[in-house]
Parts: sequence; C-alpha cells; structure tokens
Amino acid sequence: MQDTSKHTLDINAIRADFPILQRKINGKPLVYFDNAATSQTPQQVIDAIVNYYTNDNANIHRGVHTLSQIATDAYEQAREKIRAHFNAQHAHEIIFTAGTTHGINLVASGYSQLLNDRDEVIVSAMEHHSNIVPWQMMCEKTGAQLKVIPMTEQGELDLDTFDSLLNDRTKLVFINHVSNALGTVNPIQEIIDKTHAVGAKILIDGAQAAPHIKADVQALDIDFYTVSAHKMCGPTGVGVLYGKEELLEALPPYQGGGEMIAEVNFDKTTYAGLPHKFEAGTPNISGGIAFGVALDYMNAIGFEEIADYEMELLIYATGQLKDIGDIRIYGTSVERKTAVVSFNVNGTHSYDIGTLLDKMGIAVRTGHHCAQPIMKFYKIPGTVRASFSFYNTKEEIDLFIDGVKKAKSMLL
Ligand code: 7TS
Repeated sequence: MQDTSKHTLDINAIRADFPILQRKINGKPLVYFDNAATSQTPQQVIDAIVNYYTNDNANIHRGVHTLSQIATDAYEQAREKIRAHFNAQHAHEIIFTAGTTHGINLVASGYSQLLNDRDEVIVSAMEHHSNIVPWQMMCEKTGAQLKVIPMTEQGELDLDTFDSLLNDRTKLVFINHVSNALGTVNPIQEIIDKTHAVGAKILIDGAQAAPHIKADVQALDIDFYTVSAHKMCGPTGVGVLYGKEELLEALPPYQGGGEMIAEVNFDKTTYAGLPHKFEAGTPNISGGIAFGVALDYMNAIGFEEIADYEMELLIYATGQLKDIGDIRIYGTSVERKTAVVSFNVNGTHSYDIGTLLDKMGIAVRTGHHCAQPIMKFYKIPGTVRASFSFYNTKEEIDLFIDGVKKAKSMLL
C-alpha cells in the first residue's frame, strides 16, 4: 500500500527500537493492537532497567554510601523529569505510586477521613473500575453520596446532567481524561471549571490520556492527576499521582512505614513532608528511573506528532472497519477520540473474534475492559477493542481488517 500520509515520523526507525515487534505469534508476525492495556517497551527503557541492576542498584534515601547516593539522584532526577512533563509547580507534588489504581486508592483513602454523610461526590458512567470501586469504598466509610454523570449513545458525557448534579454539597469529582473502552477524550477543562465553580476538587484519571496527550496540570488547574508508566512505554508497577501541594498536605497518609515519618514515638508519630509522606517503604526504584527514560523517549518523538499520526491510524482503521459491513462501533466521537476502536461484528461474541485474530498473530482486547457500566449502557457483554500506538502501521491495520473479515466469515 502506498503511504499517502502527512506525518513526519520515521516509523521504521521507531519500530526498530521495540524488540518485541519482531516476534512471531502463532507463526505470524505480531500485530500488537492492545496498547490501551499496556504499551510495548523500547530498548532504551529496557537498557535503563538493565543498567540500574547491573551498575547502580542500592536502596535510596537511606545510606551515606556512594551507590545509594547515585540511585537516589537517578530516582529524584526521574521525578523532576515527570514534574517537567506535566508542568507541575513542584517536584514534591509528584508522588511515585505503583500505577493509576494505587494513586486513586491513595486519594480515596485519604478522603475517607475527610468527608462525612452530608457530602456528595460525582463519578461518570464511563470509568474504568479502578476509578469507581475505591470511591464506593470511601462512600461506605463516610456515608457520602455517590452521583453518576450519564453518557450518551455516542459515548460522550452528558454535561447538562452534570450541571444539575453539582451543588454546594459536592466535594469531589473523579473522571477519566480518556475512556479506556471507547477512546473518548472528555472535555476536562470544562468539567474542571464547573467543579471548581462549586468549590469542589477533581481527580482526573489520566491513564489512557497520558500516552497520547501531554496534560499541563497548572494550565488546566487540575487538583489530582494519575497515570501508569506501563501505558506510556515504561515498565509495569510504577506510576505517579500529581496533587496540588496544599491538597496533598491536607490529605492523611495512605500507608505507614519507613521513609514516610519525621519521628516515631509510641505515644505519637509525626509524618515526613511531601512527597515522602505518601511513599512508605522501598519503592520501585528501577521502575521510576525507567519511567523517566520512557518520557524522554516519547518527548523526543513529540506528543503532537504522535497524536497526529495515531489520528491517521484511527481514521483509517475506522473507515476500513465500517466498509466490512455488519459492524457496530462503540464510541463514535471520532474527532474527540484517541486511537481506540471498540466494536462488535453483529451476531458474534467479542471473545470469538479475539480468539480467531490471535491465531493470526493479532493482539486485541475483548470483553468488558474493566468498564462494566459502559457495557451495561449498551446492553452488551463486551466489545473487541483495537488500540493503536505510534509504532503501529497502516499495513498492520490492513492485516487486522483481513483478519476481521476472515473471522466474520468463519463465525457467520
Ligand atoms: N484507569 C483507566 C482509564 C485505565 O484504562 C486503566 C487500565 C486503569 C485506570 C488502571 O491502570 P493500572 O495501571 O493501575 O492497572 N486499563 C486497562 C485496559 O483498558 N486494559 O487493561 C488495563
């Protein structure tokens, strides 16, 4: 196929950075379209992990010895890179976590001690379970009432209803920047402004946005933002929670242990300042360092270039899929989507399509995508989700489209 696209990325050079893309699966070249679950890892990030354990491994913030100092400096440099990437005002507003789930639980657990049964909190119908369940647990503890912003058939949020849910009892709103199951990019600036207008605070789950969109937490006036490194070319088991300094100061600690204390006495223990108050125990040191390298890697390619190219892939794949016929696509807000296409072949189950695609070397996710309320809204058990990254190609989409056609003809 002739490449008529206008992007400026050297996709072959980029693909050469990702060793796993050379793999064969079931005897076929891997076509990896499960990037929304986890992204693949470039050699530069793999090297950073190997280098850490080969040359620099030591516990951080603890020893006077040289190796501990080297590891501490590398970890803190990564925190600074992450601060700069999200344009946080202070490095201590960047809390290292195990990932988005951990970051949300940290905030929900803190608010469990601050809210009461007169308070109201708002979630959306379009969330990953990790941005629903921790808040339900918080509501059980505090008696606070949980309200839900409904979604529309196109897979967008109903902001008129959001207006009617907000009032002076609203204390917190938690919403994703981008939906994992549909790819919808939510209008977070508008949602943040409306939330602040009633004096409430907002947590934005940035897990699916961060691989595609560089959020400026100060320009957007975000209170809390959570991301996972493994969705943005980094390793699993590490992520960050951004929080505004005064909000993190006011939040009780999540876990007790080493590193998070100022002074321990049996009658009273005092806590360390930010960020250490929220970083009990030995963290994922190599993971934090490698996350910084992953951000360097993506920034060197450029987030705008990445978004432009991925949009080309999305438009191409959406058009080709529609041409197959008997396809229902969920989340049709194309101009406000990341490169995710969630669909079903009419009369088939997503699992069967996914299993047949896997036989052809094509990795997609099937099922409810940890977003059961969305599936209930559409009255379906699940979808097939193909999610693209900047290292994917139109040729791979052609293989995927052929695969869906074959699967359809085998099942119907
Ligand atoms: N929030 C959103 C919007 C997500 O998409 C995910 C993971 C999470 C939170 C949780 O992130 P974790 O790194 O703590 O696990 N989403 C997916 C997915 O769509 N397929 O697999 C994982």
